[in-house]
Amino acid sequence: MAGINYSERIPNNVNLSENRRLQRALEEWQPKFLDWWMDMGPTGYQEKDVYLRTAVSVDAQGWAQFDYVKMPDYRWGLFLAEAEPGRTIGFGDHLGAPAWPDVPGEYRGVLRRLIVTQGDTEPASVEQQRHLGRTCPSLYDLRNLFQINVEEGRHLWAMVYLLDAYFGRDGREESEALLQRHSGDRDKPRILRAFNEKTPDWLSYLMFTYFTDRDGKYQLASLAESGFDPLSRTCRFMLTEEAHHLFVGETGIGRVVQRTCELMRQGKTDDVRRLGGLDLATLQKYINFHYSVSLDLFGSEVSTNAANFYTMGLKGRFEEAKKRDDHRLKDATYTVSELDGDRITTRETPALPSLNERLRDDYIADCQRGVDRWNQIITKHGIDRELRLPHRGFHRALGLFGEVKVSPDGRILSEAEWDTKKHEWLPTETDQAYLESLMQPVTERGRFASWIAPPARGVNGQPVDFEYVRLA
Ligand code: BYC
Repeated sequence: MAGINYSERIPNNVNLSENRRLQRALEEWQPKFLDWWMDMGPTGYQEKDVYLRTAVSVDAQGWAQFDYVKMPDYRWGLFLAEAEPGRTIGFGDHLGAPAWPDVPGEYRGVLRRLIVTQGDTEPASVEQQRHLGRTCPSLYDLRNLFQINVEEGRHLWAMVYLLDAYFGRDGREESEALLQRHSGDRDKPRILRAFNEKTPDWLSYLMFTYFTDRDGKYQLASLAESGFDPLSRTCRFMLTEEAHHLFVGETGIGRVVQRTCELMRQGKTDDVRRLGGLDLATLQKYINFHYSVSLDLFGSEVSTNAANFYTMGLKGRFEEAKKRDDHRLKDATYTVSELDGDRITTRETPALPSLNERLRDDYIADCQRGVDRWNQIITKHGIDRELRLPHRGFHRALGLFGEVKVSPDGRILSEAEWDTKKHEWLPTETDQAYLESLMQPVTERGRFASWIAPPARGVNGQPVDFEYVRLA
């Protein structure tokens, strides 16, 4: 079961050929996916050979193989982590019951919605990133972008498999709709707000892969706890792919910080724009933007949806099995933020409806770890400056903080104060124009744009100046 069957039209480890109906449904969807990929996927490089990683088996040892592939020939397929014999549901009302191999009838609608919401983000991110190839800072970065794009495409396949295999006609309709909504489309936008924002430049992309992909990690990890076993297994395998996306974000921003510090020292100035770099103040603004937009992806602080997902056994907590409590949480409480006039305080609330906030807390702690590592780079250069995550209430559109304006240091502001200050905290048109001016493609082997340092090592043991994308 660990090995993947690549001899079939749709590579899989789910014995697809034994389920003719499903095979037909997916084979009908496949050309539509490819049309979408050609129309909405990476522009300009579809005919080029890219040094890509493809999954060849889902077990821990060597599931990946690297080779030159043209992106439309990438073998998108259906890969589930191996089944855990005797797996039981780890939380909620069904705690201890055998995990469901099929969808429980009474949860059908809720589960479908969760899967559709997850699935919708995957093609959305490919659409958001489609023009970046034209302005790549190096072949190494270009290759990583395409790796992420094909894997997000595969994550879409993962959700479409669940919809088609377990939700009948409704599921097939949802699979079609996943290709019809588009990021930023006025009539048919993507479901979650962050996936309708633009990713117009490489700094935004690196921030997106650090902050927004990290929401993916936390949501997928919660869904990997699901009592619906096929969802759990597919999310477990998706998480192994996700790790690379987070690596690209963290090391990418680390390399920008590195380069900024080098330029600050060389020029003995904070104003590294004169030297073709990205000043720390601009980096801070992009952190503020992408972090705050990603915080919204966790939903409201208090949510009956979240309580229901948990009680029903559909979506657990991050690392549910490691938590030492009753895994039902009916009598437990959790601390969430509260507004008290013009002050932000906290209060104890029932734990079940606070699950979004708890997941957001796990996420915030994880975000902070990377920021600490970037700050170490700054310190190593002897520079007395620090990057920070803004307050969780800053620039939020949803939940408690959607109703107020909050400064990065957590003070509630009047609209007027916000309007005069927001340009100091969020990217302005001038910042965007400067970034755009930096976005000149660098495609010579081993060369890097002026604003980003080379990586510490190449991909899969290859040198940094390897021909990661063959442009000739
Ligand atoms: N934008 O009770 P509430 C990834 C809606 S990223 C717009 O507060 P709930 C990836 C909500 O649907 C991971 N609408 O929230 C990353 C609800 O609508 P209804 C994606 C929003 O339901 C990078 C209403 O507001 N996966 O994989 O507890 C690249 C009240 O909602 C938003 C998932 O999200 C928003 N931000 O939780 C590629 C996992 N937030 O019911 C990929 C699946 C909420 O009033 N989804 N709403 O019509 C979920 O678990 C939940 O749907 C959410 C929301 C956590 C998103």
